[in-house]
Formats: sequence, C-alpha cells, structure tokens
Amino acid sequence: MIEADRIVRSTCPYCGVGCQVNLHVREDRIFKVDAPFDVAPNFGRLCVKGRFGVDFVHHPARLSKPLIRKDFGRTPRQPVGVEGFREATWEEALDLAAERIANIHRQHGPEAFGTFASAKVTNEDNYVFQKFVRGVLGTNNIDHCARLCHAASVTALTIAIGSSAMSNSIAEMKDLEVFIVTGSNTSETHPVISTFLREAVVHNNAKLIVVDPRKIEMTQFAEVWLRQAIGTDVAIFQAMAQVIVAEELYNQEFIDARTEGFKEYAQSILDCTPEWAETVSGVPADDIRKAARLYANAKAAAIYWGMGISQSVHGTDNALSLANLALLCGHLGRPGTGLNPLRGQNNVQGASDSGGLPHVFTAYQPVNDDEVRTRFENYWGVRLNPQPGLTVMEMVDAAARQVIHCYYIMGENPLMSEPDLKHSRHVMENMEFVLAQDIFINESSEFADIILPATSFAEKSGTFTNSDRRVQLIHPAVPAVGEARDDWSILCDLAKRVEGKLGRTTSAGFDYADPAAIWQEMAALTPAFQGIDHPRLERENGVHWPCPSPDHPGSPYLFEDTFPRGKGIFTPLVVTPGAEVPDLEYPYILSTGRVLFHWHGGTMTRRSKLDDIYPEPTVEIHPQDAVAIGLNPGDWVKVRSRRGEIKVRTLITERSPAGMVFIPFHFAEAAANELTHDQRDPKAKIPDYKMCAVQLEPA
Ligand SMILES: Nc1nc2c(c(=O)[nH]1)N[C@H]1C(S)=C(S)[C@@H](COP(=O)(O)OP(=O)(O)OC[C@H]3O[C@@H](n4cnc5c(=O)[nH]c(N)nc54)[C@H](O)[C@@H]3O)O[C@H]1N2
Ligand SMILES: Nc1nc2c(c(=O)[nH]1)N[C@H]1C(S)=C(S)[C@@H](COP(=O)(O)OP(=O)(O)OC[C@H]3O[C@@H](n4cnc5c(=O)[nH]c(N)nc54)[C@H](O)[C@@H]3O)O[C@H]1N2
Ligand code: SF4
Ligand SMILES: [Mo]
Repeated sequence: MIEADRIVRSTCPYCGVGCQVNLHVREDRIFKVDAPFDVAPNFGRLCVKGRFGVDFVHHPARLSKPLIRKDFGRTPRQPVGVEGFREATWEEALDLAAERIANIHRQHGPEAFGTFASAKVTNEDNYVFQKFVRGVLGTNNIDHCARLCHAASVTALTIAIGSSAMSNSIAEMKDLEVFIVTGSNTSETHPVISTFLREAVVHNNAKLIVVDPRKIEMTQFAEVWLRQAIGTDVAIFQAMAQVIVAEELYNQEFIDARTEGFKEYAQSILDCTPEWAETVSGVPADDIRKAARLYANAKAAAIYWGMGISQSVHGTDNALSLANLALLCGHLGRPGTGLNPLRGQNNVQGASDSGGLPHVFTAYQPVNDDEVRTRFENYWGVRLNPQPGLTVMEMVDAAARQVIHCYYIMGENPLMSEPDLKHSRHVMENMEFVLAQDIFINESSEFADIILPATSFAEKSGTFTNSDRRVQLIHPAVPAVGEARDDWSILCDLAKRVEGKLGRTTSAGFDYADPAAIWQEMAALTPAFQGIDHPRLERENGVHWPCPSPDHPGSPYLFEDTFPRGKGIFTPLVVTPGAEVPDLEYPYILSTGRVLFHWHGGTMTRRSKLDDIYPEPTVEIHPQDAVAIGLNPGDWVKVRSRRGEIKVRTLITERSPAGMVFIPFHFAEAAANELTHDQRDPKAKIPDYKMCAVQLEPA
C-alpha cells in the first residue's frame, strides 16, 4: 500500500456530471483517485475516466514553457510539432503576443479577433477571458464548444420557456417514475448519471423510454425502445403528442395556467398520427402509442437528452418537440419532471454562465441591454461594445473572408472538433496570428504562433459548474509543471500588456489576488451568483445557482411557479429532411460521437492509461453491411465522404442499424471530422455531426 502525502478534494476534469474526487498524492504525483461516499453529486461513484484517466496530468508532453513558432510570421503556416517551436521566457512570449494583438487591433479594429473560451477551464478563468475580450479587445467575438454541443437545446428552451439550463437535479434521478432518454448514450458519456437512472429502473421500478437509433446500453433497461431512422425525431415526438391530444391525456390545468399557443399547436399535429410517423421513422406505430401513454399518464416524468437531438440541421426543432411534450403533460416544475439537456464538458455550463458567449455577459445578461452593459462598464471602467459577436462557426466563415485576422484559442481543439476539417484547416493556415493556451500541444496549436502553457485542473483552484448548475471547487493537488501558469493569471498579464501597447491610460482591472477574488467580482456583477463564494462552497461542497443571497439554499430545480419567459409556449413544427442523405455513390449514413474511454480530440485521454484499453480508431458496422462490403472483424476499412477519407478498424456489431455506421471522433490519425459537413441548424448555428453520407471499402 502506498501511503499518501496528502489527499486533495477536487472535481473530475472530464464530464458534466461533476463527480467529486479525492486525489491521492505521493511525492507530488497523483497515484490514486477515489470518491467520497458522503458527497453529492456522485456519492462515491466514479467512471473509468475519473478513476483511471487523470494520469494525463503527469504526461511528459505537458507544456512547461512558453513556445514561439520558429518560422514566426510566415503564412500560409504549416502544422508543426514541438520541434517546430522554440522555448521562450514568459516575458518574451507575452510581450510578443501583446504586440501582435495590438498591431492587429490598430490595423483592423476589434472585430478582427475571434476568441475561444473553454469548457475545460474554471469559471474564474473564463470570466477573466471574456473580460479581456470585451473590456480590452472591444469585441464580443467569443464563443466555445457549447456552440457545437447544446446550442440547439439552448435555442429551443429559450424559445419555449425562456431558460436553457437543465431543470432538475442529479439527486432526483434515482426516484424517477417515468423518463425518456433520447440522443444520449448515457452509460458511456454521463456514466455516473446513468447509474442513478438505472437505479431508478432497477430499484424504483421506473419506466424508461429510450429513443435512439443505436442499441446503446440504456436500451437494456428500457420498457420501450423506439429505434428511429436517424434524424426523424420530430416525427416521433409529434406523433406522441398527437396521441396525447387525441386520447385527451394532456394536463388541462397546467396548459391553462402556465402555457400559451395550445390550440394552434393541437391543430398543427392533427395529421401527425403514429402511422404517419412510422412511415417517416420506421418505428412501429403501436410502440409510439405505448411511449406516449407511459409519458402522459405518469404523475411525474422527465426527459433527458444529448447530442442525438441537438447536433442536427433541425436540432432546434428536435428539442422544441421535446419541450412541446413536457408542456402538454405539465411535466415541468416538480421533482422528477423536467427538460434536461445533459451538459457535456466538466465546465460547459460554467463557461456559458461566466460569459463565454457572443451575446451575453455572466448568467445570460445580454450585452445589448443598456442597463446590464452600463453596470459592467461602470464596474470595469471601460466602454463596451453593444453589438453581439460571432459564433464559433461564424468566426470560421469570417476568417475565411479575412474579416477575422487573429484567433485566441484557450483550452479548445477546433481542428479536431469542428466539422469539415479541411475548411477549418485552410482558415488556420492563413490566419495572421494564432495564440493558443493549453496544457498540451494539440492539432490546433500546431498552427499557433505562440503557445502559452497552462496549469491543469490538478494544479490550480477555482470552480466548475456541472450539468445541474452545481458550482463546485477544485484545489491544487500537485505543483505546476515547469513554468506553466494558471489560465486566469496568464490572461491578466496579457491583458495589461495589451492595454499598455494600445496606449490605454486606465485598465479594466486585472489585478486579482486569487480565483476567489475573481469570483467575488463576478458575483458582484451577477445577481444569480450573489449568494455564492468560495468559503461557502468549501463548507457546503457545492451550491446550485441561482443563489441570490448568502441565506438562500441554492436552487436544485427550477420553474416551480413560473417560467423565465412567463408562460411556456408551444411551437408548431414541420418535419424537414436530413442534411446529407445517402445516394448510390455514398450509400451509408455516418453518425459520429463518443466512446466511454476517450474524450473529444483525445488530447487528454490518449495521454492516459485509457488509451491502452481503446488504442485505435474504430467504425461500428452492422453484420449485414460488413458482408456486403466484404469486411471481417478487425479489418482496416477506408471511409470516404465528399470531403475526405480516413482509415479505421472494423467493429462488427448490431449496435448501429444496417445502413448506418458510427465513428468516434477521438482519434487524430483518423479524425471523423475529415468526413463531416458544415451544414447547420439555421436557428442555433450548430453543425450536424450525426448525419452525413459515406462510402466504405476494405483498405
Ligand atoms: N466518454 C466520453 N464522455 C463524454 C464526452 C466524451 O468525449 N467522451 N464528451 C462530453 C460531451 S462535451 C458531450 S456533449 C456529451 C455527449 O453525450 P451524448 O450525446 O450521449 O454523446 P454522443 O456519442 O454524441 O451520442 C449521441 C447519441 O445520439 C444517438 N443518435 C444519433 N443520431 C440520432 C438521432 O437522429 N436522433 C436521436 N434521438 N439520437 C441519435 C447516438 O446513437 C448516441 O446514442 O458527452 C460528454 N461525455
Ligand atoms: N464529429 C463530431 N465532432 C464533434 C462532436 C461530435 O459529436 N462529433 N461533438 C462536439 C461537442 S459536443 C463538443 S463539446 C466539442 C468539444 O470540442 P473541444 O472543446 O474543442 O475539444 P476538447 O478535446 O475537449 O478540447 C479541450 C482542450 O482543452 C485543453 N485543456 C484541458 N484542461 C485545460 C486547462 O486547464 N487549461 C487550458 N488552457 N487548456 C486545458 C485540452 O488539452 C484540450 O486541448 O466537439 C464537438 N465536435
Ligand atoms: S461520470 Fe463524468 S465526472 Fe464522473 S468520473 Fe466519469 S467522467 Fe468524471
Ligand atoms: Mo459537448
């Protein structure tokens, strides 16, 4: 038995469940991770990533010094590994970065900057990032991976009820009565949440309805599994609503008191019978009826969803079809009910909450609201831009049109995560200046002019906000690697230098003693955070926001009496076709997503023991298709779309239906996004990662 020098409480750096962990440290290395049994949200549970996946912290490839590209200033730039960079002092790197930024600012103005906040770093880091972008650069061109993630859910929920956060807490899950899981491979992507959901089924006799084209593990616990053709969700959920209206199973009292638009909506779905939906989706009409009755007749029923709903050219409509169902049955505002988009990254909720979005400051206070903006202007002592900025995908477009000249990428990897990578790469090749800030070199920082080394979650303090809006602390467990510095502190230094180079006589304020002080400033400007500070989080092991005052207990579930927009509103919807449908040349549908052992572009998990378990890129192929293509298990297969080609290993399984293949996007050597297209949902601007047409042939 190794004895720990210290055991440090922290929050898992991977997914939005936000599991609390104990980091066991010996000689400044984490040698074991376990979980406290008495603390929410996980109560002792962890998945393989939290338990065995944090060894990336000690990987030799961690960045330890600022790096400057050897052929600095030459375009078009080529991607280079570490050998393409030289080490520099902080002084030199920050000075050079500030000078380039100031030059571009003078030459092209504030809108020449495209900036990426991060769902991997703390709220405090993100707050300072957006303060730098808004208060110093003067643009609102700030966005992050939430755009590629739950943007459609956010848009839909904002329309339907006026707020986008998950409405119920993880704590309620084990007591559910009826619930729908759709477009969420919960046991692989929110594993600890999936244990509570399964507990509800096994111990509480809850009824689970799974709506997913793939035979994911959750289907084993389902009372009903609707296996729809990919991209046909609106038809299914409209048909469920049609049954509920036709059989008068709706909640009249709730509809009268708390909603508007019911009559028009009911009228709009008259023809959306289960038989009609069967022709669209392939799901037997009677199964749709069964699901509708289960959901509507429950005293309390909740809906959980993920990327299968959101990442679609009609993602907003998909999520609206779920909102319509909840409003119809009044399954909102009580324990065990609700609309719950499961948030993905450890701090994606927080990155949005702390203002890492193009149209809002902290806690969704609009930049174009004069009262709000004036409050921020007065506090920071600078004038702010009222014009909402560009989203991630719009920044790519603006860069292609040479409107954006500089990218600042903190803790993201767009050259693995954006769709149609060829296009994104082209944009990076021609950018005037790229500044990256990360714990590793990744596929994106290979294009950077300067890379600033950041400390990881295990080396700093601050807060992450998990999927149910629980703000939780992290604590430094091990020393920084080399000269790496905390993201917020790098930002403060850079901001002051840029202010200097721009000849500003006053500063927006970048002198903080520590992350706790940053939180204090954020709370002072954000009514919904005012009851939370670091000492309270320490005492209570996390608090759910909104929490307007120190004596407020925090808000584990929302919308008890009213919705933020007042009444909930029904939205009539029409079924629209998928983004790219198969044809003779590209006869298979490709869907992309995740596996349990890996994380996004793999920057972290591929530098951990988890890579030994799942070392190679794979494609899930139905046995029937494998025969047709001539593939045996383990064969390498070429997968080609109109945009690119990759080589992956064949995994023959009935998980994906015939005609559809599934590729995880974790592997740089076979990046799934070489194949995807960049068509987007017109309302939420989210790309469709779940449906493109491909051809397969033995490699
Ligand atoms: N291990 C691991 N866990 C993660 C992550 C990771 O990289 N690795 N990432 C985190 C992040 S940021 C996120 S956003 C979440 C994502 O979590 P999920 O959304 O669960 O992840 P995906 O693998 O994208 O799974 C999408 C699901 O949608 C289904 N699907 C595909 N097409 C359709 C469709 O047309 N309709 C419906 N209804 N379903 C469809 C797929 O079969 C799959 O079950 O995971 C988080 N957790
Ligand atoms: N084909 C396909 N593409 C997808 C998706 C899909 O389902 N299919 N899903 C989309 C979704 S939902 C998401 S959320 C995005 C995710 O896309 P990204 O956010 O771009 O992906 P990550 O790989 O999580 O990038 C996180 C980066 O942060 C770095 N990092 C970790 N900790 C720290 C820190 O403390 N400080 C700093 N500065 N850096 C740190 C990591 O090293 C890594 O480089 O991908 C999207 N792309
Ligand atoms: S469920 Fe999510 S937060 Fe919990 S240990 Fe696994 S990856 Fe970490
Ligand atoms: Mo995500």
